[in-house]
Amino acid sequence: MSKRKTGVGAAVVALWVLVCMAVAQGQTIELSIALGDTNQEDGIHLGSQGDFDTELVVVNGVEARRTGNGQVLPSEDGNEIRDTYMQFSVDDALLFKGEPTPRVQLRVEYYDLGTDNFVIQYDASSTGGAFGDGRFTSTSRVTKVNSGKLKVATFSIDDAYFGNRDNGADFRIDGLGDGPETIRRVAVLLLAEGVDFEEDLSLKYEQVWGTEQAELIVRYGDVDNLGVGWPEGFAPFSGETTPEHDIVWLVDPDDAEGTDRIMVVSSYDGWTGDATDGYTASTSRPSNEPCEILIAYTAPAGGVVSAILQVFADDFQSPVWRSSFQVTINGLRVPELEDVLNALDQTGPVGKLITFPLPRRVVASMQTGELRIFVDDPETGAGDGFAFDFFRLLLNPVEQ
Ligand SMILES: [Ca+2]
Ligand SMILES: [Ca+2]
Ligand SMILES: [Ca+2]
Repeated sequence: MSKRKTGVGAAVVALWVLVCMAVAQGQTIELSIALGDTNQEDGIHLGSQGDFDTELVVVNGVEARRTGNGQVLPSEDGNEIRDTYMQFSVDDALLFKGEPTPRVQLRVEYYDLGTDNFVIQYDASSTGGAFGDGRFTSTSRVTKVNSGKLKVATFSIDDAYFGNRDNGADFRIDGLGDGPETIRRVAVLLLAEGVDFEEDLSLKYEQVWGTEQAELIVRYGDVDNLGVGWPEGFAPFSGETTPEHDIVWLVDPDDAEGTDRIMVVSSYDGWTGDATDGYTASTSRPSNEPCEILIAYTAPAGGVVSAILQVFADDFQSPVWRSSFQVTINGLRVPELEDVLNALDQTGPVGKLITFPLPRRVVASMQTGELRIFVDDPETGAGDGFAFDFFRLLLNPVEQ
């Protein structure tokens, strides 16, 4: 490292040493660029010329930048080359030729507009890529579903070289010519050896490729205990039951639809005079109608071979209110999961994580990139409300 840095400024060397030390100590360092009229660069630079000029767009009042999709975009240097890419360079004083670490996560915040695709191509140390020497190594393809939401695709890679070999840059977003990409922010996380690839649990929609747990993890909803927050020391993925929490929380329209809000079974008509749970008493139609959860993802190239569904379920109370929940996934009844939910007594209210390996017949329905989940009790009329904090789907999980 010192050899490479011979002749550069003292400040740059000092920064390099600091980054190396931090990563060696197991710290994760996040570099980022927020895109807009003026990009906010923190260790990552957006290029513009040739086939990678981009244009400013405003989505829901938020600035972002969009790829050219094969059109000639206005450029600073006046070039008239058709634009397809969005090209980024990481500061050489922070990551260069796989040092201080080849383990990075590329996190792309994109607007889910259109039903087309994109990939990232990056400068890798492997022998893959378009030229067999690691340059322009492609990630998995991301397919959009035109939800209009801000989503995050995270790629976990362990062969980052980032030696400026991709047209002088380190990575680029390729819009693939089938529709433009609208990008809000890009981050590169530098991870030390031995530190697991991670999710950002505050994000409402995240797909993470290549973690130690699964080929692809799709999370729908933020991990925040319905917005009320976790008690100190509570581990949301432990499967333990939470302490009791307050019933009332504010519905945030930005939350993934069907999470962090109360739903009351559709068969409850409100006029039976029967006693109900607190969730039913504190909400009203139509805002507490059960709603379908639609988890969209990009099916792995080799197909979905197996899958685990995690559901953070809250205030299910069949033993108390004689409710009988039915679960439909991709149009199929799933009595195995119904049995699990109907055995819960989450009076409190309290919640816990359910981990459910999806049956073979459900997995067979998942190659299309959609998981539609509907939970309801359409029959008993019980006054039983319930809620979900988040769903998490592990596609092709790694055998533990
Ligand atoms: Ca595209
Ligand atoms: Ca309940
Ligand atoms: Ca949540």
